[in-house]
Parts: sequence; structure tokens; C-alpha cells
Amino acid sequence: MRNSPKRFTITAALPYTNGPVHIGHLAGVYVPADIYSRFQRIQGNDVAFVCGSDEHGVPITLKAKKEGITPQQVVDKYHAIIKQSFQDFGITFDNYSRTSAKIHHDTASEFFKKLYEDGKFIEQTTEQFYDKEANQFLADRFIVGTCPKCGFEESYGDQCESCGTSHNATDLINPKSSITGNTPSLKETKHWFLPLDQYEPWLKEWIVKGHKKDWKANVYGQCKSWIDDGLRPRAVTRDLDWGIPVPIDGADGKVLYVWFDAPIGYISATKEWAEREGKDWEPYWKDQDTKMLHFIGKDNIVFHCIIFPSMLKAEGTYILPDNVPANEFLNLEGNKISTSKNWAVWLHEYLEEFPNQQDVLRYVLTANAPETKDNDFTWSDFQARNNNELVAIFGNFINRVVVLTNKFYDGVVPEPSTLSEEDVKTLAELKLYPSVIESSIERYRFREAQAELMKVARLGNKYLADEEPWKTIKTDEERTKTVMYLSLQIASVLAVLSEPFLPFTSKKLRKILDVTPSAVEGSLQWNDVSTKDIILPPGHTIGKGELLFSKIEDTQITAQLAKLEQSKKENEAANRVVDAQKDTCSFDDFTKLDLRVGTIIEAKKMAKTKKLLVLKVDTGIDVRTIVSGIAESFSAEEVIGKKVTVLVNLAPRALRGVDSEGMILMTETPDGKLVFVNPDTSTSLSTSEDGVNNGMTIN
Ligand code: B3M
Ligand code: ZN
Repeated sequence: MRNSPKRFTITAALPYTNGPVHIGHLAGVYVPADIYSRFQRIQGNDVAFVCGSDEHGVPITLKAKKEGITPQQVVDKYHAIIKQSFQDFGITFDNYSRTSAKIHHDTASEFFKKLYEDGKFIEQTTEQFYDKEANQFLADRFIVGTCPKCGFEESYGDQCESCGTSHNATDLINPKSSITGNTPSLKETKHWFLPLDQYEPWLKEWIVKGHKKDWKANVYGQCKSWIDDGLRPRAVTRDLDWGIPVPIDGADGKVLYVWFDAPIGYISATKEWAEREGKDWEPYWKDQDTKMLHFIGKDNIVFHCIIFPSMLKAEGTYILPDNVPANEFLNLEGNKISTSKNWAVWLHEYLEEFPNQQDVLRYVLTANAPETKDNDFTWSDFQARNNNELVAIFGNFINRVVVLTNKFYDGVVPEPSTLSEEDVKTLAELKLYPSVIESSIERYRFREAQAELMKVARLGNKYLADEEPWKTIKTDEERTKTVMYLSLQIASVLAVLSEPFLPFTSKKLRKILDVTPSAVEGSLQWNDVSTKDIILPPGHTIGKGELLFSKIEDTQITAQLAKLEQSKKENEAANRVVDAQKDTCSFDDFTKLDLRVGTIIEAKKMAKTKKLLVLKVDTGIDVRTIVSGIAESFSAEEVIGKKVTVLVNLAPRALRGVDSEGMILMTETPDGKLVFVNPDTSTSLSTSEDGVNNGMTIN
């Protein structure tokens, strides 16, 4: 018997529309949120799973400046890419909206106005950072400085990405404008503040007392530490020209803070969906029986656990989240995923490069989900999990069952005879899986839940390997029928239980076994696995076989790694600082330099140094000693016999007790390699007064 359906409002963090979605977003937020939402729908519950593009805020403006286009063009471009890639990846949002939509501007404005009219804000004129050259106030990501809490030097004005602390811009140490790099000045401006300090006792009660046990340790821990540190009023408006205009008189040129409007985006997305479906949105946000959940990454915890709940509380008619299952971060090949450094696996590119392999990525991201600590995605792990788990266990089991059933019985499920003790045990074990998986999902332990699903596939694989029906068919027809009957039951269980995790596979498998989709009335359902004795009845005819998974080849992995290597190179090139040209020197100055072609005739490493070689150089005038700081780029052996350009009239100087008489000229290639100024091929000349340190050779 099914319990009466429960109502769920499930939100997934609205991605900033300043770039496409990558695997870090997927692993942290969208895959777990989708597993959870699919699972609740399968249970027959009433689910509103909403998301949308976060189109305001400084990240968008910065991207527009960088690309030389308008913020609107930026959001239009990425909203389209993101929306399509989520859909193709099988993320089952009931609505994917955007914060530039009229319904959102209206909803956010009304929300602000209600709080304003109810006297929930403090109106205050304070000094804020201002960039005189750019002629604008510097809010949020327009300002970068040292985090007062952890010392990270590139903290943003509103939040430190390193320790997660949320602060006011004026708290930053050594602030710099991210537009001009200038040190900002302070200028007075009026803003509206939400007095978080007033909500502190209530938050303490709600989070610290109320959710100690059921919130994840990382979420609870962060909240507790913020509350313990003491909360301060937060400005919810900004002096910016991109965003939702502050909807009251006397606020010209001001917009709502992006973190004020974005979470309201969940409400607007629900309204938009309800309007389209002819439903009432309000129970999803106002009925105490609704279970509201926010799926987010760890950098968004303070906004979803402290600020947004305080806003909802201030408004007064809304429910609060039941849980905020935030994940940690996913790294890529050992490095932090970065949109600006193009160090990422982009979803829209994955979908093109691995067509019809959505479930492989879903599987790997869940198996490796950063649920309790940061985790690493590597392409070799991706390949191994596909080839050794999905192909070798899940796919192999299904393939053997389908092929043998078609071969032995023309695809008809055989009638079993006497069940062995092992058979009875196996059937009993199968019945336990739905509740085991359910319990893990309800505790947001998706990797554990998926591991349980794989146990069913392992069980099937082992059962076949132990029973060897391909052999017994010649000796014991009755036993073979029983074994195949049982294997088909296991295959059907897999079709049902894989749906939240591997939806494309589940659909294919239902088709292969000819069991109707779960959404169809009377079809094989999740709870049937534990309640029915027979899942796939004898006499039922299954369909044709089809491979569920295919092997991922080494060449595909090498290609992905090469792509990342390319990003790394491009980044290094982009970040290389080219020294500015020095002051001009006169021709007379230049003619003072006596440059000769010399030959290195002896070379040895200077003891106890890393950089220095002691050279004997034949200058044509004499043979002299020159100490050169090139030992990190060249060995003593490889420079012997080399023709070099020598500045012979440089004043002699003692280096580590060795008199050096002259300088070997060196320069750097565009990719940063130290090379000789070669008299044979003659590259450009370059000298430096502190050559030993920067790779130039001196004396
Ligand atoms: N856009 C932050 C982010 O993408 C932000 C989430 C908003 S959720 C209301 O990390
Ligand atoms: Zn910090």
C-alpha cells in the first residue's frame, strides 16, 4: 500500500549565466537533485523540481566586459546552451526558468516591497568602495582583496571562495577594483539592509536546535560557526546598472543584490510552472506539509541557510527548507575546476563527444560524488568505471540473460521448477533492495544508494556465473529454466531500480524486457519489487537485445586529456607577463658594449648551487672564466663546444668566490624557454642587470 502522496518543492541552485555548465556543477547539485526528484516521482509523490538561469549579478557584467558584448547578450547565449544541455542530459526539471523573466522581476519586486512596507529593512547611508576611474561603485565581484577570515588574497567583496565566509566589501584587507586594478576610494551611498542580527536567536533555535541531527555535518557545521561568530545587517541593494531596479521611490540607479533576487527565482520558477500546468503555486511554498529542499554546492550554504530563510521569515507567509543537502567540490585531474581557466569538462561538449552516453557520466559523477569531502574526477577513472562496472557487470549480465532467453526459449520467460535454497535466498534478497536504496536516498547518500543498485547487478552476474545455464542446457533442462526465470527476475529488478540513477538505461532495459515505462498505470513499479513474488511472469515475451553500454577506448581518453593539456598551455600563455620595454638607451650607450663571439671550452657545475655553471670561454682575445646562471636549463656537458655571444667588457665580479669576467647573452623564447643568443642564427639581444635571478647570465 502506498502512503498518501507527499508534496515536494525541490530546488537546484540557479547557475550563473556567465558560462556553460560543467561536471562540477553536475556532481555537486544537478545529478543528486535529479536522482532525488525522480525517486520521489516514482514513489507517486507530488514534485515541483525547479531551477533557472541566474542572470543578474556582477559575474554577468564582468563576462560581458570581457567578451565585448552586452550583459543581455551574455545571458541569452548561455541560457540557451545551459537549458538545452540539461534537457539532453536528462535532468527532469519541471521548470527551467530565468531571472530576467518578467514573472521573476515582478515576484522579486513584490517581495522587496512587502519587506520594505512591513518595516523589515534598515535604511542606511554608509561609505562604500568606489572606483573613480571607472566612475562606479564596486560591489561584490567588482572588488577583490584579502579575506579577513582566512587570508585568501582573491576574496570577492561579498564572499570568500576559499573559506566560504560571506562578508561586507569594506571588510576586505587591501581591496582592489577588478575593473581597473586601482585601490578604491570610499563614497557615501544609501542602501537597504536586512538586519540579520535580529534573526540570530531565531536562526539558532531553528538550525542549531532543530536540525542538528538531520542536516549534513558540513552544512550544519558552517551554519553554526556563522551564527556563533555573530550576524550583522546585510545590504540587499547595490549601486549597479544590471539587475532588478529597487522598486521604491528614491532608489534611482540601484538594483536588488543578486543574492536577494536569485533565491526568489525558485519561487518565480514555481509560479511560472504552476501557471503553465494550471496549478496553484502557493501550497508548494506556503503549506507546512510541503517538504522543501535546496540542492546546492558548499559555497552557497550561507545564502540558503541563513540569508534566504531570514528573508522568508521576514516575509512571514512562507515555509522554510526542510533540508539543504549541500555537496563539497569536485576537482578535475587534481586541479580546481575553473570556468575562466577553461579547466573543466563542459556538459554540452561531453554530450557531443560521447553521444548517448549520458548515463555513464551520471554514474561516474554519482559514484564519485563529493558528498562529504572534495573529490577528484579523472578520465582514467571514468573509463575504468564504465568498462569494469557498467559494461563488465551490469551490461554483461543483461546481455547474457537476453541472449540466452532468446536462444533457448524464443524470448519467452520459462516456467520455473523447484527452487534451490540459493534461489529462495536470492529472491528474498532482491525484495530488500528497494527499501535499502530508498533509505540511502532519503538521507541524501546517493553514492551509497547507487552502490546498492550495482549490488543487484553483481548478484545477477555471479548467479549466472555460478549456475552456468549455457552448460546445463545440455544436461538439465528443468534446472536451466529455473535459472533463466530467476535471472530474468533480477534483470527486471534492475530495470526498475536503476531509473533514478541511470534513466536512459532503465528505459532501454524496460524496452528490451518489454515492460512498460514506470509512468504508465499498471506497469512494473518500484514497490512491486518488494511486494510481488513474481515480477516478470512466465509466458511473458521479452524483446530484442540491445547493448546497454559500450566500451570506452583509450583513444577517447587520450583525446580528452590532450584537450585539457591544451587548456593548460593556453592559460600559461595568456597569463605570461611580458616585461615592459625598458627606458631607451642612446647609441653611445650601446657602443660601450663590447660583444664578441666566444666558444665554451670547459664547463662545470658550481658546488652547492642550483643555478650556476663555471665556464671557460675562448673569447678570441683570451680564455677567461665566466660564471653563468643557466644550470637549471643546461647541463655542463651540453654547453661544451657551444658558440655564444659574450659581453667581454662587463666589470669583473666575484660570484661565490670565483671571479667572473664577462657575461654570456641569453634570452627567452615566447613560450618561456631560456636560449642562447646564438651567433650562428642570431636571435635578439637582451640583457638584465640581475640576470642570475631571472635566467639571464651575468659575469
Ligand atoms: N548563481 C551561485 C553559483 O552559481 C548562484 C546560485 C544562486 S542559487 C539561488 O554558484
Ligand atoms: Zn576566506
